[in-house]
Amino acid sequence: MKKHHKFSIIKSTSNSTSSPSADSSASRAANFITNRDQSSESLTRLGWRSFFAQQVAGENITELKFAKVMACHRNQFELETSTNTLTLPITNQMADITIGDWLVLNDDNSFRQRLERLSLFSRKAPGSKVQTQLIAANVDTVFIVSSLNKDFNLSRIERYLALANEAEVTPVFVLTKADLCDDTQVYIKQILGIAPLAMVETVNALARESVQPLYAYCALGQTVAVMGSSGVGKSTLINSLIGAQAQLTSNIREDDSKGRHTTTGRTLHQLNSGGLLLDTPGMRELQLADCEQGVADTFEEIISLARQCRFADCHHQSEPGCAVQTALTNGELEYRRLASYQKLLREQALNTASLAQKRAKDRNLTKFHRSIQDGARRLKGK
Ligand SMILES: Nc1nc2c(ncn2[C@@H]2O[C@H](COP(=O)(O)OP(=O)(O)OP(=O)(O)O)[C@@H](O)[C@H]2O)c(=O)[nH]1
Ligand SMILES: [Mg+2]
Ligand SMILES: [Zn+2]
Repeated sequence: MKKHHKFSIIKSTSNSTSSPSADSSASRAANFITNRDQSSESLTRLGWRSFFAQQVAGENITELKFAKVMACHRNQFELETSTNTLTLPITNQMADITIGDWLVLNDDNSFRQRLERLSLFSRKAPGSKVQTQLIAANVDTVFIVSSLNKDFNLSRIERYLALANEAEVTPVFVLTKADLCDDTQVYIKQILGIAPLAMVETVNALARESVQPLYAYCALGQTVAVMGSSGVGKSTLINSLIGAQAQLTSNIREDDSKGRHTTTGRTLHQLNSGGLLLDTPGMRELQLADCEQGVADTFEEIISLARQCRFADCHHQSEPGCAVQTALTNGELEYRRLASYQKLLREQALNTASLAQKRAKDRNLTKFHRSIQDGARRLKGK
């Protein structure tokens, strides 16, 4: 029997308090249209698009309930529909649901299905676990946040950029702590050196007026994920954009620029501008997996140099006719950048291979269990 997972309503966001009178069909119809208009507008605010509606084409869309995953807690998801905030206990069946996902609910608010995604961020789970960890779904733009101090690290930025490119999400580089930095141009130039067409914004994340230019990316229905190392000011930035202390922030000692993880969960915040902002915890260990295209897109110039090498299988070390080595010698390519590319490429290949191996092993194990069950059934049947 299909299990239904009940939701509990924890907040009503609907303004309407009175229900239509039972004896007036005219008022019921009018109310219905009003409700529908209101609900489509609320869904748009949550990032609803025709891409999602198309997935339920053929069904009576007005009879379906759509819910967006707004927060992931240990045991439950927080969902937002056009009218309510609900909680959904997490079960094994929901292992592949993440923040930003769109769900279809049954009439009784139980879980029915997850809709296909516009985009997905994932990484290899931290530590020795051989597992993919989903970070966020249906994101339009990612703010790659770095602070303008000695923590600024191009190779770490390239890692986030590879993740954004793999997910085909627009990256915007947000450089925080501009108020503590004497020369922001030095850092901007470094970013443009690795991504010539990049959008770069420098801000004092503590000051509301300073973060104003970022609203351009947070228009109605747009979802922006805020990513970056711990202590760079992601939550501070979000609080300034929201205009409230929605996220806890930490105090770090500016002398050693060290931050502790302050944000531990992932939450989507609704902005007055109509956009959604996603705070993520600083990822100490952002290991790439299934990210070959993302890495290739991040290091395009190296890929095109490699195409000019004499040998197709050139390792760009001491082979004759190596265009990559020539570029290094000419100063057209930095050693740091080549090393960063090779590191990410190797890392993602290793992780992808071990994940594929694990999936194959799991599949074989499932087949093995099934064959044992089938055997037992056959014996019983005899
Ligand atoms: N002066 C200055 N301080 C900032 C700025 N942005 C953040 N801070 C400070 O940096 C510290 C860390 O900020 P958080 O917003 O907690 O950092 P976070 O990126 O959310 O960190 P995690 O949640 O641990 O990933 C806090 O003390 C902030 O006040 C800025 O632009 N200027
Ligand atoms: Mg935080
Ligand atoms: Zn080469």
